[in-house]
Amino acid sequence: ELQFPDRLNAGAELLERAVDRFGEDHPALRTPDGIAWTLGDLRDHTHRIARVLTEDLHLQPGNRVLLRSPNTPLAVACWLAVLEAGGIAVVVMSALRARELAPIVAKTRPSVALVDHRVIDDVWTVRDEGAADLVVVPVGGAGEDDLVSRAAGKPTDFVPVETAADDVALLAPTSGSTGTPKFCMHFHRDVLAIDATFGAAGLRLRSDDVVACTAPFAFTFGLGMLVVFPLRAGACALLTDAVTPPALADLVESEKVTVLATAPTAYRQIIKADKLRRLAGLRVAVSAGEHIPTGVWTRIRDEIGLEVIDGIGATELLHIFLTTAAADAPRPGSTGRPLPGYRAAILGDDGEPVPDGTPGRLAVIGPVGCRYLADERQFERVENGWNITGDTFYRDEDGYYFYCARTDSMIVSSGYNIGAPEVEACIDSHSAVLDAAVVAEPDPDRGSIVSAFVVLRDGVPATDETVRSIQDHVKAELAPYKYPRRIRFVDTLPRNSSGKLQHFKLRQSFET
Ligand code: 3SK
Repeated sequence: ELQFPDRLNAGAELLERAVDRFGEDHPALRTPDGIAWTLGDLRDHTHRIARVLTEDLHLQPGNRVLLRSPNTPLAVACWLAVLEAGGIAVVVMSALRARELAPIVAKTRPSVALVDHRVIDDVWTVRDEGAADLVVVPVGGAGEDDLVSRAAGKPTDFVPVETAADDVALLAPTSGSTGTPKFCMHFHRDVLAIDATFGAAGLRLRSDDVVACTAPFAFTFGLGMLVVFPLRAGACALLTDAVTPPALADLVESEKVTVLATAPTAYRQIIKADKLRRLAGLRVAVSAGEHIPTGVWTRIRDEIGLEVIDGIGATELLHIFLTTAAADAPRPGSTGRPLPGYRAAILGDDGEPVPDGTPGRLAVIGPVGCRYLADERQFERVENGWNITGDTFYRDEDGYYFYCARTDSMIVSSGYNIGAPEVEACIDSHSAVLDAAVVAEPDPDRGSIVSAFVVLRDGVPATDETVRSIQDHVKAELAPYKYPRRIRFVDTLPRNSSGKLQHFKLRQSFET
């Protein structure tokens, strides 16, 4: 059981502790275009922003602050400043439009919004159309209200608010599989708990590591990988703006990145772009957001000798709770075991554990739990104390966990249970295919059929012959009943900013 003191401010615990342990000249943050902040720089920026929040904007402990920015050093300072000032950070994706932001603002009721000037227009719209009390402060851009100009005149000392360990520090949005956002409340102690679990027993960063991660801070995977774990370990975070996977591989090499965390799709695309060797300097690679196909995992191991740490996490549990890094030896195809501190079970529909080898609902209990902000869906997510993850897994007799599908992406066709990810990985291994997604399509005879959306590689014709070739490939590699009866060729697939396929959008296309 993890123990935390009653009074705990996660922002201060991360930042002030890092300065004490590693010194103010220790590297903290870098960008490919040449920004380099030491821990002392980060502390000074954070303290000045905390002073603007409390002295000029009159932020009170417990007030919420909307943060919207690409992954920049100033965005890290804003997040730490909100926590040190006792506020609650609501970090939202830069890509959201005003109509998506409006319900977020209506539900979380922030008093202040700190918004990178390049992505501010939608926030002005939301304020003007129904959130008149929201104080919107641009970050950068050098206007007279600019947070940077306001902060420049402030002293660099600030005394962090003594929050309680179980005061809420974050409201993390998650759109789940339905697209309607929910907000996960996470306490100050939860922020430190993810370091005591995945940070300590899975990732094990060193103070000379350079960490890159493609996830935005609005996705708690990115927040952990680029802010929480590096500050705890004294590692330097390389903040990259939206980069394509091949460009990411180039950056890993040129910036001497030692730890990379990204989604399986990025590893797949790096392989397809013939750039895997650029990752050869990595000490650690993490894959999360989706299950990494076994073929991709073994290819990386065989070609550059790197055993990718696969992990499953959830915004509801803040970060990774089950990972290959928690198992003695990784088993290809398995996501490993629960991290120390977490217990996992495979539950049947009746809420009872199923026998080993039988697929069921993955459920976990640990130091961080799901607590939605005023949302009925809480009752679907927590059952008798177990956090229901929404994933179908089975456990083998040695206690290793194997992913089958998102519970809502199991396809039942003519009575057969078919896991969409297995078919996706198989289609993906066809030489004509760049990207693939598989969903259940309603069918009057079979209930559902396996239906694939496929992006072809450049130059491959979208013909019936290509359809047949992909279908034959699946029939040859998997049980033939799993083959996609319908294949549609598309230019791109809907993915969220962390690379996760949005199957629900494809399913919605059947309704129109
Ligand atoms: O696996 C995920 O999707 C996830 C979600 C939140 C935080 C971390 C991870 C890996």
